Amino acid sequence: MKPTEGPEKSILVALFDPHTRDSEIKCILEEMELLTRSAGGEVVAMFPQKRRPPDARYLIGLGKVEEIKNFACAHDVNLIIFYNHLSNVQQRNLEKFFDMKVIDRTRLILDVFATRARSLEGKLQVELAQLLYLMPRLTGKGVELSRLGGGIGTRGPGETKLEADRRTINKRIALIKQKLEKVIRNRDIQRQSRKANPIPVVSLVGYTSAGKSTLFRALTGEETDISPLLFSTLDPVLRRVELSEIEEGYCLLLSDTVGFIRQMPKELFQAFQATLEEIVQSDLILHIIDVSDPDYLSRKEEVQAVLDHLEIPAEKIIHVYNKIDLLEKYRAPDAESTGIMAPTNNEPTEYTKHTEDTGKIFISATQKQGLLELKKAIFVKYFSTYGRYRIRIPKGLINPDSIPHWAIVLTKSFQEGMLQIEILCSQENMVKFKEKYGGYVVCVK
Ligand SMILES: Nc1nc2c(ncn2[C@@H]2O[C@H](COP(=O)(O)OP(=O)(O)OP(=O)(O)O)[C@@H](O)[C@H]2O)c(=O)[nH]1
Ligand SMILES: [Mg+2]
Repeated sequence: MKPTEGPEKSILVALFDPHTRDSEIKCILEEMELLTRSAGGEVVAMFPQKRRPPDARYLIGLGKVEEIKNFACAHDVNLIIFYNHLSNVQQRNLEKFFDMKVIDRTRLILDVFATRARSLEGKLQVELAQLLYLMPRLTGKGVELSRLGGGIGTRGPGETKLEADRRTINKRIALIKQKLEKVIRNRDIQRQSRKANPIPVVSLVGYTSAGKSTLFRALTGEETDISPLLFSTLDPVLRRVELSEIEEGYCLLLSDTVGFIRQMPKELFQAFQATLEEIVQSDLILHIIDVSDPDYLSRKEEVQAVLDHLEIPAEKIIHVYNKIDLLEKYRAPDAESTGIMAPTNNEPTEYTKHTEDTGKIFISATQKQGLLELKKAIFVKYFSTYGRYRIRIPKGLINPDSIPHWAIVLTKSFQEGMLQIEILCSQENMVKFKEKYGGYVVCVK
């Protein structure tokens, strides 16, 4: 195998149904190119083909295969990437015909993930996804292991693991699953103690590159990985955000996590249970949408489908339309139906009116525009039943350390045998407290 220097020179191949719209093909190819770049490759040519039915031997027609081979030979190409799923037979036939590595979109995505995984948990999840992907492909004589080396489609489970037989791989899968289950169990325990916590966990969810980490940085000040390449974030992070601009004392825990993509490989869903569980268990979801993307509506639907699949109730979701700073350059074709208009010289416009609706917020994470509205929306959605209370209760009746489990404690003092605290908590928790302990309670706000 040729040693690769610099980005791997790749050709993109995609087969479409003859009815597929050209605009859709364009979006898909652009995304494939970005995925390739995100995996460290470089696309030198694209060969889309409209055809039905797919060819049993090569997926695409023989004429096209020959055309690609000629081009590849003339341009020093060393990798062929297919948008479509390839059967084992097609994969083998194509590799033989081209005499070079052939990978499909799933493998490409797994490869990007492999380059991003840093935490032990992230690495385990990626390895599991890769093994789940490889298992059905190891039938019969299996994949040509000799083709493995440094480069796209070869990262992750090392050659030694791949050389091992199915039984060994199955054992490895079982072991990783066991380790990940332990992670999930530990998280559950942490979450149980957080559940009673009066501070909500708010998760940033959205299509890859929508701007989740940029918003995370804008709200928390944390240095996060931000990049125009896809899947920059893999490992979830959790940080505190103060809401004192809205009302003193209030705060939330913000979680940044991995993004989604259309037709997310099923192996990733299976492997990333621990990460997905974090999203499911959060109190609020901010669905970040890159409104400057011409394809944003279908991307929004893709993400919504994932949220539906995770059975996240609609009332937990706030739609956050990001990158409004780019709207002047690009006017959404459906501007009327969404009510999104380009902002002009900071005058209030159609889109700013929507910020009163807590279900739909417009922001620019890079320009830090609309962040206060976003915080207000979260506040209204989560803290509407909260109040500020002053409590005087005989000392010893209640353990002061147990209070932060159900209320945000602002001040605490002891005077003349009495515990005096000022707290923020929900009406429900206040009623529970009164019923259990009595005491002297004043609602301050
Ligand atoms: N113009 C503009 N660019 C933005 C804005 N927010 C994010 N970006 C850019 O969009 C790209 C992706 O941003 P990220 O914050 O990495 O996106 P992400 O959603 O975290 O992406 P993944 O972690 O890959 O899923 C970066 O190049 C950002 O600079 C915005 O409000 N306006
Ligand atoms: Mg990110």
